[in-house]
Amino acid sequence: MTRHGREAVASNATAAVSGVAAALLGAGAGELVAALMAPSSSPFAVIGGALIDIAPTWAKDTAIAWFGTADKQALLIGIGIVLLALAALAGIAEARRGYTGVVVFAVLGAGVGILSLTRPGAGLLSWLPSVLAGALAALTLRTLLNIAKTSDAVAPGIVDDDTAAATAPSRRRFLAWAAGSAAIGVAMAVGGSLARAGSTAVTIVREAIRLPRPAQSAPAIPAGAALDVPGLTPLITPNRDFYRIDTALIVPTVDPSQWRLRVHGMVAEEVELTWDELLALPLIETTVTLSCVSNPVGGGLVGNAVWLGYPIRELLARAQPDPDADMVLSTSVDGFTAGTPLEALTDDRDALLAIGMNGEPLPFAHGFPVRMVVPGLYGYVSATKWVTDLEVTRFDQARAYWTDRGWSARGPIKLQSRIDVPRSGARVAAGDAVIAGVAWQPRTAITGVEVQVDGGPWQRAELASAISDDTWVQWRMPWRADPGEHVLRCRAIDADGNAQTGASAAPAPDGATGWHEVTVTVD
Ligand SMILES: Nc1nc2c(c(=O)[nH]1)N[C@H]1C(S)=C(S)[C@@H](COP(=O)(O)O)O[C@H]1N2
Ligand SMILES: [Mo]
Repeated sequence: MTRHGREAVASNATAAVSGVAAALLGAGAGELVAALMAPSSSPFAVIGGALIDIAPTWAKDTAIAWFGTADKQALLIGIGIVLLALAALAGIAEARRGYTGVVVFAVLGAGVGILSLTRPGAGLLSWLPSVLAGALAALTLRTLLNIAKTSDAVAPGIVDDDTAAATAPSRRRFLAWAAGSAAIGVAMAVGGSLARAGSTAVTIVREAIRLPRPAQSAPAIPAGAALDVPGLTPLITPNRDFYRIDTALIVPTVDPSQWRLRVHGMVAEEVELTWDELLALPLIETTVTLSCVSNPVGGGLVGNAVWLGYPIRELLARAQPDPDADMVLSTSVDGFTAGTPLEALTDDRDALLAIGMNGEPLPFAHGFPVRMVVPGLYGYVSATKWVTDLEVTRFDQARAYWTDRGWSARGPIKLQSRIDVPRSGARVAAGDAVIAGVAWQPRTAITGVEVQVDGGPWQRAELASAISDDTWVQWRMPWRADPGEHVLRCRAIDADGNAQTGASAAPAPDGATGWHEVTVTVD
């Protein structure tokens, strides 16, 4: 392709800019329409959701290890970068051979449109935002390149003064059109996300909810359960600090008046429950420590809250599970599933269909209006948020979201402990110091915590009172800190007197093990 010819052809840079600007306009329009129509049809959410679902276990692990609970933002930024690169290439292809870029955008839009129909909760028109995005991007690309042709007709090297003067205004015109398309696209995307955040109907409903008084209140917090050590994790985790892990790129907003729970499968009696019916039942309050199986040793994917809800045991008693059943497959509005041992939902533990968290209706990100909370099990096998369906079944007949991706079918929480004070890498003043943290294995009493300094003997820490066997417990140990670098380790002791294992294991497939270790400098 000549750059010297009379043939008017856009340079690679101009073509790439055209592709990117066209993609921004198309994608922005797609996001805006999706926000107004059905948030789950957002082209970005469709691509991201599909990627999350097909991502292998190592990819999920790596994402959480690198980005923590910002893994979703990282994914969206990644998708954005790839799409923009693709758009630049589409622009260049279009300039070299007419309609190649148009086809790329059209195929992309149609492809994501088809994909959107396969996503959980898809509606008849879920394809519309993506197809619109692709079509608008294609049209914009043609338009921008047509404008560019006039401005790029004269390439560097053959510019004489006359043509340069004639070209400058048309180049400016091209840049104005490209920048304008990009800016409008970004504005539409921002507007869409604002509209979504402010799709306040359900937010207002949530704020107006007055939780019923529990028929049975949470166990009182014993005196001395909360140690007064600055920097120590609070005994009850405030909702805003509670870790969030799920596969939902867009937090579902379920209107309680539309919410239904169906209990079915291997049962004598199917049960259906509405929000109003649930609220009218005798609810109980219980304090439970929840942990994610992906929590690394020493990590923050663990929290302790007061939950208000109805015992799932009572609901299952109404449904009368078949004696051969051994699992309950719970499903959420966004298609996530968890497989919980039936026994954990029918024994005497407080497995809840929860509606309240620390005295508030569940926050949207934590499962509003209804989620499951099961003491003693990692979240991926038990803590389904936005839950709408309980199917009584068997482990040899049903598989849940994460078991299909290589994680263990059963996920009891392992014995763990963490040093919160001092933080790893901290500088500590020499003299009297304190080492403190938390230890947990819900369903099991923690009977001790031991601390090791610089590989020396294990020393008993002071253990605070526990709220219950289902909650974490705080601990502390006075420490005479000598100048220099020190390595501190901790391990918990369970009800049978067994010490937490020092053998390191990665989170996959059933939870990390090993001792938490921090290195500090005393001076
Ligand atoms: N609908 C839905 N529920 C879900 C998940 C999910 O991806 N989708 N993740 C589970 C996992 S892996 C964990 S650890 C807990 C986390 O609950 P939290 O975000 O309220 O802390 O939710 C569980 N419930
Ligand atoms: Mo999890």
